[in-house]
Amino acid sequence: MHAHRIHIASPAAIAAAAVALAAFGLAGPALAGASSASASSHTITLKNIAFHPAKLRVAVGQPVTWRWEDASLDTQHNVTSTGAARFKSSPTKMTGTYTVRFTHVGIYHFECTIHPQSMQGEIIVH
Ligand SMILES: [Cu+2]
Repeated sequence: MHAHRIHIASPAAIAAAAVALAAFGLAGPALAGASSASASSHTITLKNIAFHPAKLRVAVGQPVTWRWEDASLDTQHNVTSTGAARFKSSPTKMTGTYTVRFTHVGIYHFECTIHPQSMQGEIIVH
């Protein structure tokens, strides 16, 4: 009866909120439903020798796609798991994508083995 109603003015505001929530790791199940354009929100870009974002939350069963965008730097990268779960892209990609669907709740760490100092990341599956 006194339920709070939150009105979000624009898609831009929704996107900003999603980014803010993701940055602080607070994105909940409701957010996943709100972002029908989910493909972009579950993409990690490999650019300027870094993962963008380095930390991402997704719901169980949703795919995460890494996208290589450092061809202009003539630099190769890979996505290699560093925890118990095993996943690995081809080792020396410069373009294209790699997708993993996480089917279990957990925290999955990964790195680029070519640039482990600056390229480390984490997928939180909830
Ligand atoms: Cu790299």
